[in-house]
Parts: sequence; structure tokens; C-alpha cells
Amino acid sequence: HAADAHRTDLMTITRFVLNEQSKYPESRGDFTILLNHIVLGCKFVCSAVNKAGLAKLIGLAGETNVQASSCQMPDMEFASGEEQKKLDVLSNEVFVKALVSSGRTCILVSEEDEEATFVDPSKRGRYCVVFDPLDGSSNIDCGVSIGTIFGIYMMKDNHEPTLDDVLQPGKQMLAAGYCMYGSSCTLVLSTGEGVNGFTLDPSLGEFILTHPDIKIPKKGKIYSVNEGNAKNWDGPTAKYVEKCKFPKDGSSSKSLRYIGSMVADVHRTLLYGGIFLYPADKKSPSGKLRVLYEVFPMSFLMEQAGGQAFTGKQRALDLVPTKIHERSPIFLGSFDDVEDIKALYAAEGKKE
Ligand code: P6P
Repeated sequence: HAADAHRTDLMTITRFVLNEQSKYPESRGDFTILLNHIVLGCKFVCSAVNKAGLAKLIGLAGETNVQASSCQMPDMEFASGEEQKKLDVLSNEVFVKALVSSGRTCILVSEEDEEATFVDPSKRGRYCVVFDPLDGSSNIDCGVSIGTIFGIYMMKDNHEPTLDDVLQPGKQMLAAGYCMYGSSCTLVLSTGEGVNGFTLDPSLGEFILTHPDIKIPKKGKIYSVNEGNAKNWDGPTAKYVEKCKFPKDGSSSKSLRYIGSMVADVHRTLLYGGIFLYPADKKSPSGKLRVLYEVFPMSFLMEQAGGQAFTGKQRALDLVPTKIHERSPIFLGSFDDVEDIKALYAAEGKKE
């Protein structure tokens, strides 16, 4: 029976990527090995985030060195009290160690590290990984979903790695994805041939394909922006949000949904449709979100799912970053909704 086949024919993320890799006979499986190490990091963070509240509780009971029982990494102990490593620092250490130990990376850029990590030549591979190990981590204590966001470049050519290998436009990314730590642990990934979602089955410790070939609705009923910044918005953003609330064409107004955790807001946008905005404003003329490991991966996924992503000036993936922690305004989501705000910026441009 089809249902039984589905239950017994487990499509794990590893098997899925191997299937994709098999289309490129020349590939030596390096990408699959790299991805498996990213998946390992996500499994650890999922476990640590789910324990965070509990570990803190036990910590308050004065116990020290509460071992995160589910992972056999002794040096990843939870200390109690103030030595408790912040989860984003811990997550960063796990991802850096996992990526270096994969032997497939040469440069790592993390939101947590001011400088890029150049992997020792003895452990070097061809991939450059840019990531935010725990985006939205300020939301942990109130139980809001948070996530890991990552993007993967191939180094430009076989020379000594330099920052130029990561200061590439987003359209050069080979793959991008995020892992959301919420009611379930969901990993959404694109390797350039569409978007697929995998859910962690904790009893197997495997990510299973649960959302094959995700496509974002062409137009949505939701807009997602921090309305608290409205007084600082530029004209086109203000006009667009006004249109969402008071549509002139008699259509119904859009609902506002804003969680304040990018992975959660983008995941909802991807599945339900609509538009996510983090515009520039007078206080931060480049917006708040980081190009390499927030804007590019989410823009890559949106385009792969049939949506689009715009900076207010250009297609987000065409942007060429000059600094590894550079920021950019971003408008991403359903194709038609982003088209509407592009038209408003274009009209503004004509006036200037
Ligand atoms: P604001 C979280 O701190 C974050 O980096 C993103 O995850 C999120 O989309 C954004 O900032 C929220 O920013 O200014 O609306 O609180």
C-alpha cells in the first residue's frame, strides 16, 4: 500500500541529498558529507534548545555541570548559574567544530565571530559556509521558535582561500537552508533544485522528508514587519504598508503577523504566503538583517520556492557584499506581493 510504502520507505535528508548528488557523477559526495555535519550541528542545537529551560532550572537547584544527557560530547556540559554558556555561543562552537571536522570547508563566517575562520590546510575542503548558529536567540526564554540559518558557496578557484571566496553575490550560493527549533525541529533546504522540508524524528534521530517541493503561494494575505519602526520608514515602505491596511482596490486588508524571529517569520511566509519586510529606516539606513547569513539564504529559498526577494534597490541575490557582517534592507515572499513594493520603489526612483 502507498501509505505503508511511505512508512517503510524512509526518505531521510541524507538519502535525499545522495539522490540529488547522484545526478552529478563527478561529485565525490563532498557536499553530502558537508551537509551531514551541518545536520549534526542542528540535532545538537535542537537538543540543547529543548533542554535550555530545564538545564537552567536544574542549574538553579545548585547542581553544577548538568550533562546534556542526550549528546555524548563531554566538553559540551551545561554549567549551572552564571557560567552557563549562552546557547548561541555554545551553538556556534558546535557548528564551527562540526564544519571544520567535516574536512570539506575552507572558510567559515558566523554571526557570532567578528572575523572569518580560515580552516587549517590539513583539514581544508572546497566549501565556504556562512551561518547564524542561533538566530533570534533573544527569544529563547519565552519559548518563541528560533533557528539556524546557513548558506554554502564553493571557493572561487583552487587558490589560497581569501575573503573574496565569501564576499560573493547570493546567486553564487550552491545551497541554503534553515533549521527551526520550535514545536518540532524542521530543516528547510534548497540545493538549487527547489525547496524541501524535513522534520526531525527524535526516536530515529533522523530528519525525514515531510514537505516535498515547497512552493510559496503567488500572493498572500499576510504582511510581516515591525510596525514599531513605522515613524522611521521611507516613502515606498510606508505607502506599501498603508496599502496592506487600507487597500484602495476594495480587496480585503492583509493580516499582520510578526514574531520577531526571522526563521519563524520566514517559515510562515514560505508555507502560507505573504511578505516579510525588514526595511531600511532613518536609524539604520542598511536595515538590520545581515546579508551573508540572513538575507541571502532566505532570499535563495524564496526564489527556489517561486517567490522573490528585493533590497529596495535590486534583486537581493545580485547584491555583492563588501564586508562579512554587512546589513541590507529586505522584502521577501510571494512573487506578486514583492512585485507590488518593487513598483513603489521604482516609482520613487523615477521622481528622484
Ligand atoms: P526587531 C532577531 O534578533 C533578528 O535578528 C531576526 O531574527 C528578526 O527577524 C529581527 O532581528 C527582529 O528585529 O528589530 O523587529 O526586533
